[in-house]
Amino acid sequence: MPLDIENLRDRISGLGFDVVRFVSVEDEAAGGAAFRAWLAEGNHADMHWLEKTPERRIDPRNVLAGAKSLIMLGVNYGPKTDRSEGPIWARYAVNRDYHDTLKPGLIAAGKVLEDELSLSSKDYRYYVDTGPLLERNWATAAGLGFTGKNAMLISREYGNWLFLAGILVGAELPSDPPVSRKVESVPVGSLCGSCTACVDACPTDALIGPGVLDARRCISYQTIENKGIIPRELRAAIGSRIYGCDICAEVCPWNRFAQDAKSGLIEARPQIDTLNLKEILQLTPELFAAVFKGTPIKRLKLRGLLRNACLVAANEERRELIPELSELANEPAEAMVRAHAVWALRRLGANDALSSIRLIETDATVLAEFDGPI
Ligand code: B12
Repeated sequence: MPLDIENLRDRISGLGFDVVRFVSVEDEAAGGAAFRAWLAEGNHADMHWLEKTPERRIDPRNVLAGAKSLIMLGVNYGPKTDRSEGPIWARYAVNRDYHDTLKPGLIAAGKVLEDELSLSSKDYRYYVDTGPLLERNWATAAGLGFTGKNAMLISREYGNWLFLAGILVGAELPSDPPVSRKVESVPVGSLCGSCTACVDACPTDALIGPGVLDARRCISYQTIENKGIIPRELRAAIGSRIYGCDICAEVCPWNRFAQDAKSGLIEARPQIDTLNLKEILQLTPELFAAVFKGTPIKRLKLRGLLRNACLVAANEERRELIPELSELANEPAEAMVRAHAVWALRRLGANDALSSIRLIETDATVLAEFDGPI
Protein backbone atom coordinates (compact mmCIF):
# COMPACT_ATOMS: atom_id res chain seq x y z
CA MET A 1 0.00 0.00 0.00
CA PRO A 2 1.42 3.45 -0.85
CA LEU A 3 2.40 5.57 2.13
CA ASP A 4 -0.25 8.01 3.30
CA ILE A 5 2.05 10.79 4.53
CA GLU A 6 -0.79 12.85 6.04
CA ASN A 7 -1.90 9.85 8.05
CA LEU A 8 1.67 9.44 9.32
CA ARG A 9 1.78 13.14 10.23
CA ASP A 10 -1.55 12.91 12.06
CA ARG A 11 -0.56 9.84 14.01
CA ILE A 12 2.68 11.46 15.19
CA SER A 13 1.06 14.79 15.99
CA GLY A 14 -1.58 12.90 18.00
CA LEU A 15 1.22 11.90 20.36
CA GLY A 16 1.61 15.52 21.52
CA PHE A 17 3.80 17.11 18.82
CA ASP A 18 2.36 20.45 17.71
CA VAL A 19 4.34 20.49 14.47
CA VAL A 20 5.42 17.47 12.43
CA ARG A 21 7.32 18.01 9.19
CA PHE A 22 9.46 15.93 6.91
CA VAL A 23 12.69 16.74 5.12
CA SER A 24 15.16 14.77 3.05
CA VAL A 25 18.75 14.52 4.31
CA GLU A 26 19.69 15.77 0.83
CA ASP A 27 17.96 19.10 1.53
CA GLU A 28 20.67 20.28 3.91
CA ALA A 29 20.84 24.03 3.49
CA ALA A 30 23.30 26.57 4.86
CA GLY A 31 23.55 24.97 8.30
CA GLY A 32 26.75 22.94 7.95
CA ALA A 33 28.84 25.87 6.79
CA ALA A 34 27.26 28.16 9.41
CA PHE A 35 28.08 25.64 12.12
CA ARG A 36 31.74 25.28 11.07
CA ALA A 37 32.18 29.06 10.88
CA TRP A 38 30.58 29.46 14.33
CA LEU A 39 32.98 26.95 15.87
CA ALA A 40 36.00 28.44 14.11
CA GLU A 41 35.30 31.79 15.79
CA GLY A 42 35.19 30.13 19.22
CA ASN A 43 31.55 31.13 19.67
CA HIS A 44 30.86 27.87 21.49
CA ALA A 45 32.84 29.06 24.57
CA ASP A 46 33.67 26.04 26.75
CA MET A 47 31.10 23.73 25.14
CA HIS A 48 33.89 21.64 23.64
CA TRP A 49 31.54 18.71 23.07
CA LEU A 50 30.18 20.69 20.10
CA GLU A 51 33.60 20.49 18.40
CA LYS A 52 33.71 16.74 18.57
CA THR A 53 32.67 14.91 15.43
CA PRO A 54 31.32 17.92 13.48
CA GLU A 55 30.87 15.65 10.46
CA ARG A 56 28.27 13.71 12.45
CA ARG A 57 26.42 16.90 13.38
CA ILE A 58 26.48 18.17 9.84
CA ASP A 59 25.43 15.03 8.00
CA PRO A 60 22.91 12.73 9.70
CA ARG A 61 24.04 9.89 7.44
CA ASN A 62 27.16 9.76 9.61
CA VAL A 63 24.95 9.13 12.61
CA LEU A 64 22.56 6.62 11.08
CA ALA A 65 23.89 4.81 8.06
CA GLY A 66 21.17 4.72 5.45
CA ALA A 67 19.30 7.74 6.86
CA LYS A 68 17.19 9.24 4.07
CA SER A 69 14.80 11.60 5.80
CA LEU A 70 14.28 13.48 9.02
CA ILE A 71 11.04 13.99 10.83
CA MET A 72 11.38 17.35 12.57
CA LEU A 73 9.07 17.93 15.51
CA GLY A 74 8.04 21.02 17.44
CA VAL A 75 6.38 21.18 20.84
CA ASN A 76 4.84 24.52 21.79
CA TYR A 77 5.68 25.74 25.30
CA GLY A 78 4.28 29.25 24.93
CA PRO A 79 2.94 31.83 26.82
CA LYS A 80 1.44 31.83 30.40
CA THR A 81 4.05 33.70 32.41
CA ASP A 82 2.38 35.91 34.95
CA ARG A 83 5.45 36.28 37.05
CA SER A 84 5.14 39.37 39.22
CA GLU A 85 8.37 39.52 41.22
CA GLY A 86 11.39 37.46 42.14
CA PRO A 87 14.24 36.17 40.05
CA ILE A 88 13.61 35.42 36.39
CA TRP A 89 13.85 31.82 35.19
CA ALA A 90 14.03 30.83 31.52
CA ARG A 91 10.53 29.84 30.46
CA TYR A 92 11.51 26.33 29.54
CA ALA A 93 13.06 25.72 32.94
CA VAL A 94 9.89 26.03 34.99
CA ASN A 95 8.62 22.87 33.36
CA ARG A 96 9.69 19.34 34.06
CA ASP A 97 12.82 18.70 31.99
CA TYR A 98 11.70 18.55 28.34
CA HIS A 99 14.40 16.01 27.58
CA ASP A 100 12.45 13.65 29.83
CA THR A 101 8.88 14.65 28.98
CA LEU A 102 9.32 14.54 25.20
CA LYS A 103 10.94 11.12 25.29
CA PRO A 104 7.77 9.03 25.69
CA GLY A 105 6.36 10.85 22.65
CA LEU A 106 9.48 10.00 20.66
CA ILE A 107 9.39 6.36 21.72
CA ALA A 108 5.73 6.18 20.67
CA ALA A 109 6.54 7.93 17.36
CA GLY A 110 9.14 5.23 16.72
CA LYS A 111 6.47 2.57 17.14
CA VAL A 112 4.29 4.43 14.63
CA LEU A 113 7.19 4.36 12.16
CA GLU A 114 7.68 0.64 12.70
CA ASP A 115 4.00 0.15 12.03
CA GLU A 116 3.50 2.51 9.07
CA LEU A 117 6.84 2.05 7.31
CA SER A 118 7.63 -1.54 8.33
CA LEU A 119 10.88 -0.37 9.91
CA SER A 120 12.81 -2.04 12.69
CA SER A 121 14.08 -0.07 15.68
CA LYS A 122 17.54 0.00 14.02
CA ASP A 123 16.17 1.99 11.07
CA TYR A 124 15.46 5.18 12.96
CA ARG A 125 16.99 7.27 15.76
CA TYR A 126 15.44 10.11 17.68
CA TYR A 127 16.98 13.09 19.42
CA VAL A 128 15.86 15.89 21.60
CA ASP A 129 18.65 18.35 22.13
CA THR A 130 21.36 16.04 23.41
CA GLY A 131 22.28 14.24 20.21
CA PRO A 132 24.57 15.23 17.34
CA LEU A 133 21.83 16.88 15.31
CA LEU A 134 21.71 20.51 14.21
CA GLU A 135 18.09 20.79 15.17
CA ARG A 136 17.45 24.39 14.12
CA ASN A 137 19.11 23.81 10.79
CA TRP A 138 16.87 20.84 9.99
CA ALA A 139 13.80 22.48 11.47
CA THR A 140 14.37 25.46 9.19
CA ALA A 141 14.91 23.22 6.19
CA ALA A 142 11.73 21.28 7.05
CA GLY A 143 9.74 24.51 7.29
CA LEU A 144 8.87 24.52 11.00
CA GLY A 145 9.83 28.15 10.88
CA PHE A 146 12.74 30.33 9.88
CA THR A 147 16.04 31.15 11.57
CA GLY A 148 15.69 34.58 13.13
CA LYS A 149 18.32 37.22 13.76
CA ASN A 150 18.21 35.97 17.37
CA ALA A 151 19.32 32.51 16.08
CA MET A 152 15.97 31.06 17.19
CA LEU A 153 13.80 28.89 15.03
CA ILE A 154 10.77 31.18 14.78
CA SER A 155 7.42 29.69 13.92
CA ARG A 156 4.68 31.63 12.20
CA GLU A 157 2.15 29.78 14.35
CA TYR A 158 3.91 29.67 17.71
CA GLY A 159 6.52 32.43 17.67
CA ASN A 160 9.76 31.59 19.48
CA TRP A 161 8.36 28.97 21.85
CA LEU A 162 8.94 25.62 20.18
CA PHE A 163 11.05 22.85 21.60
CA LEU A 164 12.60 20.91 18.77
CA ALA A 165 13.24 17.21 18.33
CA GLY A 166 14.14 15.10 15.33
CA ILE A 167 13.93 11.52 14.13
CA LEU A 168 16.38 10.23 11.53
CA VAL A 169 14.64 7.68 9.36
CA GLY A 170 16.05 5.10 6.97
CA ALA A 171 13.15 5.57 4.58
CA GLU A 172 12.39 8.16 1.93
CA LEU A 173 9.62 10.56 2.98
CA PRO A 174 8.34 13.39 0.79
CA SER A 175 9.88 16.71 1.93
CA ASP A 176 7.75 19.57 3.20
CA PRO A 177 8.77 22.97 1.84
CA PRO A 178 10.57 25.57 3.98
CA VAL A 179 8.37 28.47 5.19
CA SER A 180 9.57 30.55 2.33
CA ARG A 181 11.51 29.47 -0.70
CA LYS A 182 13.43 32.70 -0.26
CA VAL A 183 14.92 31.43 2.99
CA GLU A 184 17.04 28.98 1.07
CA SER A 185 18.84 31.58 -0.91
CA VAL A 186 18.94 34.65 1.31
CA PRO A 187 20.62 35.05 4.69
CA VAL A 188 19.21 34.13 8.09
CA GLY A 189 16.73 36.62 9.46
CA SER A 190 15.17 37.29 6.11
CA LEU A 191 11.67 37.09 7.56
CA CYS A 192 12.72 39.52 10.27
CA GLY A 193 12.69 42.34 7.74
CA SER A 194 14.43 45.41 9.12
CA CYS A 195 13.58 44.50 12.73
CA THR A 196 16.58 44.31 15.08
CA ALA A 197 14.64 44.18 18.37
CA CYS A 198 16.55 41.08 19.57
CA VAL A 199 19.97 42.40 18.69
CA ASP A 200 19.19 45.74 20.37
CA ALA A 201 17.66 44.17 23.49
CA CYS A 202 20.47 41.73 24.34
CA PRO A 203 22.05 43.29 27.44
CA THR A 204 25.41 41.63 26.80
CA ASP A 205 25.58 42.20 23.01
CA ALA A 206 25.77 38.46 22.41
CA LEU A 207 24.15 38.57 18.97
CA ILE A 208 27.12 39.44 16.83
CA GLY A 209 25.56 38.94 13.40
CA PRO A 210 22.22 37.81 11.96
CA GLY A 211 21.54 34.45 13.66
CA VAL A 212 25.03 34.32 15.12
CA LEU A 213 25.30 34.13 18.87
CA ASP A 214 28.56 34.41 20.76
CA ALA A 215 27.91 32.02 23.63
CA ARG A 216 30.74 33.61 25.60
CA ARG A 217 28.58 36.72 25.98
CA CYS A 218 25.19 34.98 26.23
CA ILE A 219 23.39 35.11 29.60
CA SER A 220 21.93 31.68 28.91
CA TYR A 221 25.40 30.21 28.49
CA GLN A 222 26.84 32.05 31.47
CA THR A 223 24.07 31.14 33.91
CA ILE A 224 23.57 27.53 32.75
CA GLU A 225 26.54 26.08 30.93
CA ASN A 226 29.42 27.96 32.55
CA LYS A 227 30.30 25.94 35.62
CA GLY A 228 32.85 28.40 37.01
CA ILE A 229 33.38 32.11 37.44
CA ILE A 230 31.10 34.41 35.44
CA PRO A 231 33.19 37.15 33.80
CA ARG A 232 32.95 40.28 35.91
CA GLU A 233 32.11 42.57 33.01
CA LEU A 234 28.91 40.58 32.27
CA ARG A 235 27.58 40.25 35.82
CA ALA A 236 25.61 43.49 36.10
CA ALA A 237 23.92 42.92 32.72
CA ILE A 238 22.57 39.58 33.94
CA GLY A 239 20.11 41.61 36.02
CA SER A 240 17.46 39.38 37.62
CA ARG A 241 18.12 36.36 35.41
CA ILE A 242 18.86 33.47 37.69
CA TYR A 243 18.75 30.67 35.12
CA GLY A 244 18.88 31.07 31.35
CA CYS A 245 17.61 34.01 29.37
CA ASP A 246 14.73 34.62 26.98
CA ILE A 247 15.27 38.30 26.23
CA CYS A 248 16.12 37.88 22.54
CA ALA A 249 13.14 35.56 22.09
CA GLU A 250 10.69 37.58 24.20
CA VAL A 251 11.11 40.84 22.30
CA CYS A 252 10.44 39.18 18.94
CA PRO A 253 7.32 40.57 17.20
CA TRP A 254 6.56 37.12 15.79
CA ASN A 255 5.41 36.14 19.28
CA ARG A 256 2.12 37.87 18.53
CA PHE A 257 1.19 34.49 17.07
CA ALA A 258 2.27 32.60 20.20
CA GLN A 259 -0.28 30.25 21.74
CA ASP A 260 -0.72 28.61 25.13
CA ALA A 261 1.03 25.27 25.49
CA LYS A 262 -1.38 22.37 25.19
CA SER A 263 0.84 19.38 24.60
CA GLY A 264 0.73 16.52 27.06
CA LEU A 265 4.50 16.30 26.54
CA ILE A 266 4.96 19.46 28.67
CA GLU A 267 4.55 19.41 32.42
CA ALA A 268 4.57 22.74 34.25
CA ARG A 269 6.29 23.07 37.62
CA PRO A 270 4.82 26.41 38.71
CA GLN A 271 6.17 26.21 42.26
CA ILE A 272 9.69 27.03 41.05
CA ASP A 273 9.04 30.63 40.14
CA THR A 274 7.38 31.30 43.48
CA LEU A 275 10.70 30.78 45.29
CA ASN A 276 12.07 34.10 46.46
CA LEU A 277 15.71 35.09 46.43
CA LYS A 278 16.15 34.75 50.18
CA GLU A 279 14.84 31.18 50.07
CA ILE A 280 17.20 30.39 47.20
CA LEU A 281 20.24 31.83 48.98
CA GLN A 282 19.39 29.64 51.98
CA LEU A 283 18.87 26.39 50.04
CA THR A 284 20.52 23.30 51.48
CA PRO A 285 21.66 20.45 49.23
CA GLU A 286 18.68 18.38 50.42
CA LEU A 287 16.13 21.10 49.67
CA PHE A 288 17.74 21.86 46.32
CA ALA A 289 17.47 18.20 45.32
CA ALA A 290 13.83 18.02 46.40
CA VAL A 291 12.66 21.28 44.79
CA PHE A 292 14.46 20.90 41.46
CA LYS A 293 14.08 17.16 40.99
CA GLY A 294 13.09 16.42 37.41
CA THR A 295 13.78 19.95 36.16
CA PRO A 296 16.67 21.07 33.94
CA ILE A 297 17.85 23.29 36.83
CA LYS A 298 19.02 20.20 38.69
CA ARG A 299 21.95 19.95 36.28
CA LEU A 300 23.18 23.39 37.32
CA LYS A 301 23.66 22.01 40.84
CA LEU A 302 23.23 24.01 44.02
CA ARG A 303 26.61 25.72 43.61
CA GLY A 304 25.64 27.13 40.20
CA LEU A 305 22.28 28.34 41.45
CA LEU A 306 23.82 30.04 44.50
CA ARG A 307 26.41 31.69 42.27
CA ASN A 308 23.65 33.13 40.05
CA ALA A 309 21.53 34.12 43.04
CA CYS A 310 24.43 36.19 44.45
CA LEU A 311 24.56 38.17 41.22
CA VAL A 312 20.80 38.73 41.16
CA ALA A 313 20.80 39.89 44.80
CA ALA A 314 23.43 42.52 43.98
CA ASN A 315 21.82 43.54 40.70
CA GLU A 316 18.46 44.04 42.43
CA GLU A 317 20.18 46.04 45.21
CA ARG A 318 18.76 43.74 47.85
CA ARG A 319 20.64 45.06 50.88
CA GLU A 320 18.33 43.10 53.19
CA LEU A 321 20.03 39.96 51.86
CA ILE A 322 23.48 41.00 53.12
CA PRO A 323 23.29 38.42 55.98
CA GLU A 324 22.63 35.54 53.54
CA LEU A 325 25.36 36.77 51.20
CA SER A 326 27.78 37.05 54.12
CA GLU A 327 27.01 33.45 55.05
CA LEU A 328 27.88 32.38 51.53
CA ALA A 329 31.02 34.51 51.43
CA ASN A 330 32.39 32.50 54.32
CA GLU A 331 33.38 28.91 54.62
CA PRO A 332 31.97 26.27 54.20
CA ALA A 333 30.61 27.48 50.84
CA GLU A 334 32.99 26.61 48.05
CA ALA A 335 35.35 29.14 46.50
CA MET A 336 33.34 29.63 43.30
CA VAL A 337 30.24 30.63 45.26
CA ARG A 338 32.22 32.67 47.78
CA ALA A 339 33.80 34.68 44.98
CA HIS A 340 30.40 35.77 43.65
CA ALA A 341 29.12 36.47 47.16
CA VAL A 342 32.10 38.76 47.77
CA TRP A 343 31.39 40.59 44.51
CA ALA A 344 27.75 41.00 45.51
CA LEU A 345 28.70 42.39 48.92
CA ARG A 346 31.02 44.88 47.26
CA ARG A 347 28.27 45.96 44.86
CA LEU A 348 25.98 46.47 47.83
CA GLY A 349 28.64 48.48 49.66
CA ALA A 350 28.48 46.03 52.57
CA ASN A 351 31.87 47.01 54.02
CA ASP A 352 31.24 45.63 57.51
CA ALA A 353 30.28 42.27 56.13
CA LEU A 354 33.31 42.27 53.85
CA SER A 355 35.75 43.06 56.61
CA SER A 356 34.43 40.23 58.75
CA ILE A 357 34.82 37.53 56.12
CA ARG A 358 36.90 34.68 57.49
CA LEU A 359 39.54 33.98 54.88
CA ILE A 360 40.47 30.58 56.20
CA GLU A 361 42.51 29.66 53.20
CA THR A 362 43.78 32.01 50.57
CA ASP A 363 41.92 30.92 47.49
CA ALA A 364 43.07 33.15 44.63
CA THR A 365 39.61 33.19 43.02
CA VAL A 366 38.04 34.60 46.16
CA LEU A 367 40.85 37.01 46.90
CA ALA A 368 40.69 38.43 43.38
CA GLU A 369 37.13 39.57 44.06
CA PHE A 370 38.26 41.99 46.76
CA ASP A 371 40.01 44.10 44.13
CA GLY A 372 39.35 45.74 40.81
CA PRO A 373 36.18 47.03 39.14
CA ILE A 374 32.79 45.78 40.26
C1 B12 B 1 24.51 24.60 22.27
C2 B12 B 1 23.10 25.11 22.46
C3 B12 B 1 22.93 26.31 23.14
C4 B12 B 1 24.09 27.25 23.45
C5 B12 B 1 24.49 27.99 22.15
C6 B12 B 1 23.30 28.60 21.41
C7 B12 B 1 23.52 28.85 19.93
N1 B12 B 1 22.99 29.94 19.46
O1 B12 B 1 24.11 28.04 19.26
C8 B12 B 1 23.47 28.17 24.57
C9 B12 B 1 23.77 27.57 25.93
C10 B12 B 1 23.94 29.62 24.56
C11 B12 B 1 22.00 28.00 24.26
C12 B12 B 1 21.05 28.93 24.62
C13 B12 B 1 19.70 28.79 24.34
N2 B12 B 1 19.08 27.73 23.87
CO1 B12 B 1 20.01 26.20 23.17
N3 B12 B 1 20.78 24.69 22.24
C14 B12 B 1 22.00 24.37 21.97
C15 B12 B 1 22.05 23.09 21.11
C16 B12 B 1 22.35 21.89 22.04
C17 B12 B 1 23.04 23.12 19.94
C18 B12 B 1 22.96 24.42 19.13
C19 B12 B 1 24.04 24.51 18.08
O2 B12 B 1 24.36 23.55 17.42
N4 B12 B 1 24.61 25.71 17.91
C20 B12 B 1 25.52 26.01 16.85
C21 B12 B 1 24.89 27.07 15.96
C22 B12 B 1 25.80 27.47 14.82
O3 B12 B 1 23.73 26.45 15.46
P1 B12 B 1 22.25 27.03 15.55
O4 B12 B 1 22.20 28.19 16.48
O5 B12 B 1 21.35 25.89 15.85
O6 B12 B 1 22.12 27.61 14.10
C23 B12 B 1 21.76 26.84 12.97
C24 B12 B 1 20.73 27.56 12.12
O7 B12 B 1 20.91 28.93 12.26
C25 B12 B 1 21.07 27.02 10.78
N5 B12 B 1 21.21 27.99 9.69
C26 B12 B 1 22.03 29.00 9.57
N6 B12 B 1 21.84 29.59 8.41
C27 B12 B 1 20.88 28.92 7.78
C28 B12 B 1 20.30 29.14 6.55
C29 B12 B 1 19.33 28.26 6.12
C30 B12 B 1 18.72 28.48 4.82
C31 B12 B 1 18.97 27.14 6.93
C32 B12 B 1 17.97 26.17 6.46
C33 B12 B 1 19.55 26.98 8.18
C34 B12 B 1 20.49 27.89 8.58
O8 B12 B 1 22.31 26.42 10.81
C35 B12 B 1 22.93 26.73 12.02
C36 B12 B 1 23.89 25.61 12.29
O9 B12 B 1 23.32 24.41 11.93
C37 B12 B 1 20.56 23.04 20.56
C38 B12 B 1 19.99 21.64 20.34
C39 B12 B 1 20.53 21.03 19.06
N7 B12 B 1 21.00 19.81 19.16
O10 B12 B 1 20.54 21.66 18.02
C40 B12 B 1 19.78 23.82 21.66
C41 B12 B 1 18.63 24.70 21.20
C42 B12 B 1 19.11 25.49 20.01
N8 B12 B 1 18.41 25.65 22.34
C43 B12 B 1 17.22 25.97 22.52
C44 B12 B 1 16.80 26.94 23.46
C45 B12 B 1 15.32 26.96 23.82
C46 B12 B 1 17.72 27.83 24.02
C47 B12 B 1 17.44 29.09 24.86
C48 B12 B 1 16.17 29.85 24.48
C49 B12 B 1 17.39 28.66 26.36
C50 B12 B 1 17.19 29.78 27.37
N9 B12 B 1 15.99 30.29 27.54
O11 B12 B 1 18.12 30.16 28.06
C51 B12 B 1 18.72 29.92 24.59
C52 B12 B 1 18.59 30.77 23.31
C53 B12 B 1 19.88 31.41 22.88
C54 B12 B 1 19.88 31.72 21.37
N10 B12 B 1 19.37 32.86 21.00
O12 B12 B 1 20.36 30.89 20.59
C55 B12 B 1 16.28 25.28 21.54
C56 B12 B 1 15.86 26.31 20.49
C57 B12 B 1 14.44 26.14 20.00
C58 B12 B 1 14.13 27.15 18.92
N11 B12 B 1 12.84 27.32 18.68
O13 B12 B 1 15.00 27.75 18.31
C59 B12 B 1 17.19 24.09 21.01
C60 B12 B 1 16.92 23.68 19.58
C61 B12 B 1 16.93 22.91 21.97
C62 B12 B 1 15.61 22.16 21.67
N12 B12 B 1 15.71 20.88 21.42
O14 B12 B 1 14.54 22.71 21.65
N13 B12 B 1 21.75 26.88 23.57
